[in-house]
Amino acid sequence: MNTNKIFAGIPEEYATSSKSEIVLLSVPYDGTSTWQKGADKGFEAFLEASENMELYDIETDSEVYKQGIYMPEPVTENSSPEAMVEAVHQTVKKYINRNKFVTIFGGEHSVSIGTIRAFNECFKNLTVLHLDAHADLRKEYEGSTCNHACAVYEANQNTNLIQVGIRSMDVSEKTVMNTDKVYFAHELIYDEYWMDNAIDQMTDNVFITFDLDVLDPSIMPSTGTPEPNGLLWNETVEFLKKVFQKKNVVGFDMVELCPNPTNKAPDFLAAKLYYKLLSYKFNNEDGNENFNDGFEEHIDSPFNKLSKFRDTDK
Ligand SMILES: [Mn+2]
Repeated sequence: MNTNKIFAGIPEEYATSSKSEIVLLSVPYDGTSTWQKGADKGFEAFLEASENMELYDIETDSEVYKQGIYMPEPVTENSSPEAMVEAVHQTVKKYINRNKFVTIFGGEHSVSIGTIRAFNECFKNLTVLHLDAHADLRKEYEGSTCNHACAVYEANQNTNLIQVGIRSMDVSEKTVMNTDKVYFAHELIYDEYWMDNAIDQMTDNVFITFDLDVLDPSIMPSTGTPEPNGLLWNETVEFLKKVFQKKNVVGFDMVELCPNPTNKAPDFLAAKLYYKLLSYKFNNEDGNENFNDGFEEHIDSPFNKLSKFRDTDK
């Protein structure tokens, strides 16, 4: 299906199975979504957008594609939600056991039940950082425990689950929700410490499950259920950068891109965000050399002088 395609059009030598540190697994599953269908088309749109993206990341001064990004055959099992989850679980586990940094692109959020199960079996004391407009804590929905509305029910039972950006849920989900570890969207603007507080609650090993509908529909309208009052770009990457700096992020997934053929900006945002997260991950692993260099440079940058000027001008 995607066998001829390569993420972001990177040179083939950086996309081989043996030499790649990173695995990008597509799960184009859209079997249980309830409103706008189309999450199965997300990966194609994401890939197409990625081909128009620069491979140099200014902020981290890095070209993370040189770590190698391999795309295996997509998981296309769709005979039932349960069978899809099990296929994802086994495939993800296979690549974790090959020591790859495994990333998964949906598809709808039910794919994460399989990804989280695999990571939780392979890493001790796992924190699942869940960014989403929706709580996704239902035990069962429309006759299945593998529905998108149940995406993190299991993670809530078996891992240290931290939820950010939530602004839509059913009252029944309150019975299982651990509100001490939930950062509701309406509270974020009043709480200047939410990022640090959330990070303080994390164990060292963190898996990130990123539902694109956590973002505000003004920048991410291409989701099945767009909800107002979402996160914007800068706060999202600021938070995730801190998580990558302070914790051992063991993998992440990105789900629910439901592309609109007449607006490609959200597809590009998803590609850019994906690449940004990889840049944060591998920049940290290089002994922080690049980070420190970059930081010192910034001290004397004209931008920094400008902000100092603003401070003293008040
Ligand atoms: Mn959602």
